Amino acid sequence: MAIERTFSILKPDATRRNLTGAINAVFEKNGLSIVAQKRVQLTQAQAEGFYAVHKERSFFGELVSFMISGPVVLQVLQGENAMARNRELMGATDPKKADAGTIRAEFAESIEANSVHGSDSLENAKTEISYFFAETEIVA
Ligand code: DGI
Repeated sequence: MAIERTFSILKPDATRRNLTGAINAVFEKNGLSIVAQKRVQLTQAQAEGFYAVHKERSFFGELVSFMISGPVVLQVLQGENAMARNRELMGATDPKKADAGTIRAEFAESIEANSVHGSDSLENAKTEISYFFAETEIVA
């Protein structure tokens, strides 16, 4: 299986409840290494740009407001099959529908405050990583 990189965000509900270590322990226990990481307060423009694909959706305004409601941790995860592996570990978008044992089932508060973002394709992973990180900031 190929070694891949994917993009991950620990969302404001996770930083607010001091869950960043608990969530990252799940990644690390499951073969994903954190090869870049920064804690930031996103600006409205950054959050709107990042989620531009959702701008016609009814929840876009709420999503952007939530993502700027507190600090987030931006990170790059690396490992075998990292993109799909991360999606499996995260679970479904809505924590009520997420499989038991997934991060969202265990930690998320709601469909909006769902603790983690993870790229949903390798192409999007590349775009999302380069939206926030220079290649020199990623150290494997
Ligand atoms: O890739 P995902 O994060 O699992 O899900 P997505 O790409 O469909 O949606 C991106 C984010 O938008 C999701 O993590 C939370 C938010 N979202 C999705 N559906 C809803 C939503 N937020 C609200 N308030 N209501 C929704 O129906």
